[in-house]
Amino acid sequence: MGSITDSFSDLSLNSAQELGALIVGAGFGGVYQLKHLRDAGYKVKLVEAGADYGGVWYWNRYPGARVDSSIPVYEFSDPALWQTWSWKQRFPGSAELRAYFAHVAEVWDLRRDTEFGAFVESAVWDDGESKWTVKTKKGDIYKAEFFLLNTGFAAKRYIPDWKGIDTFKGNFLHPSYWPHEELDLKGKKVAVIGTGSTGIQLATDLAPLVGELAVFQRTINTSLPMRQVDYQDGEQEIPRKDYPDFFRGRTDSFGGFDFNFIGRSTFDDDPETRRELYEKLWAEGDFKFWLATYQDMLFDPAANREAYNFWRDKTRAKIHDARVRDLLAPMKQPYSFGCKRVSLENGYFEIFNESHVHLVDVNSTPIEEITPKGIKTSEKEWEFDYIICATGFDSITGSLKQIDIRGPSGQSLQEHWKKATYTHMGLSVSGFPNMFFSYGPQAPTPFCNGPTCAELQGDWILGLMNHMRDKGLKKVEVEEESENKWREIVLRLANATLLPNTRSWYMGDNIPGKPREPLLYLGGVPAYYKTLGEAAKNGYTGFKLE
Ligand code: NA7
Repeated sequence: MGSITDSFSDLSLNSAQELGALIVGAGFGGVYQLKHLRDAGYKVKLVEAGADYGGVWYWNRYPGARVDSSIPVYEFSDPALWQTWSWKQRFPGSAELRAYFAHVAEVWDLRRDTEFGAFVESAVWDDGESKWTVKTKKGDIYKAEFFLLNTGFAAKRYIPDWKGIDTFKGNFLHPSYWPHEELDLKGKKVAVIGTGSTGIQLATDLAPLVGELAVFQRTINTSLPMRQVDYQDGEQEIPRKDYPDFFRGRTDSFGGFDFNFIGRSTFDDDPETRRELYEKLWAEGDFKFWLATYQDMLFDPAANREAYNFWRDKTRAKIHDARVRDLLAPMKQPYSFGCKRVSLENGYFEIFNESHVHLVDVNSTPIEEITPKGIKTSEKEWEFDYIICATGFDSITGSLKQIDIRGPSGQSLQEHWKKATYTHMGLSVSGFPNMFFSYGPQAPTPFCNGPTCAELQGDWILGLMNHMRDKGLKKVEVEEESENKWREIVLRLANATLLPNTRSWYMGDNIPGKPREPLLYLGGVPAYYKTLGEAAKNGYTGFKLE
């Protein structure tokens, strides 16, 4: 006879919704899969922790939040969407991106198959039924043949465990939990801790608004000029008639953009020619000075130093105060340029020329604790009304590891990845059948961009599901050997670059205790795309299909 708890769980399982696929996350990856799997005839549901579509753009509403991939790279390639949508800016802000997601949801009719406010907390594989049982925090249960995680790389916030956070009398915020109602920041004393993309966007937008702004910097941000453009009357970056070719070209570029590294090395050119190229890339804005430059920039220390020196001299010229100049753009290169996420800026460095904006170097004056009044460093106590903790995320793996996912052996994903991350092609893991993820570890991810990766990986996953349906197969699982081999490829590619010499979230460095390892596939989008295509053509090599 079963126990009382057994009968309760039987009851709840009886009410489980049966699905062909459960998709988690309503950002680019998730909405793409909902549309395309449903069109292909699968019974699908999309569940999302937030209250609407947008993924990171649903959560990140802080002043200045903006994508730094330009459009039309940063949109879906479906003509039904772009023929009926006009962007207002070359680099749209967070509110415009949410409006775009509402447009996508309407044109693709997504709402009827989406459940919001549903944080997935666990998933268990049942080998007998060949299905995942997935539970959300609010108590919904799904039984799905496929479990498709589109949780992105920045879904688990990171706040350092400073003493005294709870004692602070003002407002303590992580930017990705920005309140939906407008905050009264006018004239206030505000701290921004962290100088990643979030910190610099926030600081730039807050500076003209607040009374005092203190930016707490641990590592410099080698931001490049964004070169924002406002569009009038539906005008866009390129004519719409060119869009189909443009979208096809995304898989030809290292970063999934419409530009690529050039086929020359830094010192192939004489200093004058090199300077002309740098100036041109600088003037064009976007990530061009990072990803449309000499092909050896991320590989050769001397080439890298040359790029840094150009960035440094350009940046130093914007900053008036000698101490601040040395902190924001030091003469001596602190780390390899481009091996830590480069950001795009719109006047970030110039804010430090204002007398009410302060730069605090946490290396020379570390944060000791948060106090009721503000932040106590080794030098003094700073008083604030707001402390904005732009300290980032347990990037790339944290979004997946925060869910209790257990395969047939009972082992959890956290346990499987405890010492190191293993995947096959950055899509799936051995011991976790019929489970796939997008925009995660060991794929190009931040070296690609949301929509490009969503389409490339989403199409591949759908192709595999169709293949299985055609052949009457029920179960697909990564072979252990193939995930060991993929890890070797990921490490070899990364070790050929300068990335491992630099501390960054690309290497897991930002979270205390996280294993240090290259978390990304650095072979570029074209090689990744080719590898996925070949695996499919050869009957899904690296996977066991039953
Ligand atoms: P990031 O890029 O992880 O930036 C976090 C920032 O917070 C970074 O400057 C960190 O310094 C800083 N940080 C983290 N912990 C501390 C402590 N303990 N003390 C002081 N400063 C600290 O997150 P973002 O939100 O800016 O961007 C995430 C991604 O979203 C971004 O790359 C885009 O792809 C979009 P560090 O550099 O580690 O020394």
